Amino acid sequence: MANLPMWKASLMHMALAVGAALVAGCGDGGDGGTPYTPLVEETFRNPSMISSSNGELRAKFEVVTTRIRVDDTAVTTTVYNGQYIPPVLRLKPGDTLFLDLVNRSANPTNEHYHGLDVSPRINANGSASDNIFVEVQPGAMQSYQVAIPPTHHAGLYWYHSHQHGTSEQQVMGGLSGGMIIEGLLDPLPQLAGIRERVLLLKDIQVGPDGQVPSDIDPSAPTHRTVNGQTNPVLTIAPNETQLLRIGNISANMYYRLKLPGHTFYEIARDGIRRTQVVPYDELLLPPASRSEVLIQGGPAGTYVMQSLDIDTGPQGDTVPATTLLTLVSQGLPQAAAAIPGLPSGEDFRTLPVARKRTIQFVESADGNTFYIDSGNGPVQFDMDRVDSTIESGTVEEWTILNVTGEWHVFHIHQSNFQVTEINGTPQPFTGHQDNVNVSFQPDANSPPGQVKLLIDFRNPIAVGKFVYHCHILEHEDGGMMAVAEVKLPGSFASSGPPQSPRSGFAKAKLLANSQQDRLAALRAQDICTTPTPRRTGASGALRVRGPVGDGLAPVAGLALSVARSPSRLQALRVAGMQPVSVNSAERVRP
Ligand SMILES: [Cu+2]
Repeated sequence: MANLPMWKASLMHMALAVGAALVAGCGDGGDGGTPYTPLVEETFRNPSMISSSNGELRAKFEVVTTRIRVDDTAVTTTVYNGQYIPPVLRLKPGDTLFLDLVNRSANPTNEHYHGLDVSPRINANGSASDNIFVEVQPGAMQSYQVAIPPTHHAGLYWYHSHQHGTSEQQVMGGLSGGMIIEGLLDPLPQLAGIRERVLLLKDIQVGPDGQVPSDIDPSAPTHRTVNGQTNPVLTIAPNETQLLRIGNISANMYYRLKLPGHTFYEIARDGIRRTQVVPYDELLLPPASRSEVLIQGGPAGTYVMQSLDIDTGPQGDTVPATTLLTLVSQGLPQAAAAIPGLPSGEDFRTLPVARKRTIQFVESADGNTFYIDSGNGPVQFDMDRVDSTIESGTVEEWTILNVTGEWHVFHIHQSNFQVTEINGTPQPFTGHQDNVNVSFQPDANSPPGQVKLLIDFRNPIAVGKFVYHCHILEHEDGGMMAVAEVKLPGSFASSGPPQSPRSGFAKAKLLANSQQDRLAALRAQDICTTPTPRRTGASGALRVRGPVGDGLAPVAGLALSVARSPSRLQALRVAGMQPVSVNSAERVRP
């Protein structure tokens, strides 16, 4: 052995390791007796990515209905720019995203930037921040301008349609993609240069007519993919440490990940670095959850990453196991590295609790109608009603109860929380998140599923109206969503009763026949009156390019210019759009 050239010794070592792995039972597809195994070709592909530069990222997404292929199945569906997996948008803290959403589909849509600690309002220049009350009508376009605070967490986020009533259909059909706020590994120089894999878990159900069914059955089979790929081969060297950035960007699907012979060392959850590494042999990812994990390549061999079978409860759905990906460990073994420790973080349990609330997930007896009880009885979503009024600058304790026979997923926009208790069991402090599963109530004599959360409402730009909801989008569309309004302390004291309906808003909404009328209605009804705070500093400043108000301003200026210009049609034509018609029958069809 000592006389062999290094490469021959390495190959022999590898072959021995492959044989050992196969004997150990974690390999498949080989007889284990071959002395030389050529390297397996990697078929896994990261999604395409667009990175910010000079503090901004500019992108245009056209929502188009088109024919695509997922796996070996053709489907006619509505996606961004004709792509089932649209680009991952990569920004740094302090950057601004300028996204033009052009709706060339037949149905209204919008964009939500899941997990970002950004403004939920309409900006002073008429563009939208992360405002899910905006609807982009067929034939219209909406400029989004989302300023990422310089102190933002670093990690994996995602964007998706949040069009109430059809969000399940739209996200299932393809309207979701990844976002990354850079810097996750910055405090961990020992991991510099490790290979990064972005795994966006996305599934689609295709009916016999080659389309996503209008009535999606969460129990029926779907094509479960990684970045749109079916069972791609991902390679790793023995002992090599890689970062897997795994995001569940599905409409309804749970994933229970298992990779035999490997541990998922979670270093971030929901785009927020953990305060300590949490190792998982099995990783449960409810819809909308993200987990960024380190894995270390096992002995040379082949390992199948599965999503194990899921049962969401007696009133819920069952989904069989499936293979998501094949990991091939091969090549020169690397020196085994230690999994690093993580920087500490702020334990919300050390902070005063301003208010306690109990929020209940409720369903009708037949399980087909969905409610949230925010303290005034079970109600379905109504954007004209505020369900929880919250004082900005505070931390609140929310107890989420699930009195139904199936799992639900609690998510709140604009805010992060610490899970302090699950079904009565206190939880250690390992970090914060924006999404959490809530288990079902087994029967009437058992306690409901319960999680206790400390929710941080101290972000000064997360002021205004936004929503909390079940992130199983079938349930959200079915009514399991409620409105939170975070108010500054001064306005809080002088406001009317928290539950008062906004009688003028419904009327304004009915009159909103175009995108700009609708934005004006939102502004008039105080969903969005305060401009996004402008910051100074090279990386933090908002940048609005081009003249504003002349009907020709590109990108971010357009919405404002359209609103002000007498020649709205001209502005729309400049933007390459057909004019928006008042009469829906005249609306432009794709
Ligand atoms: Cu639910």
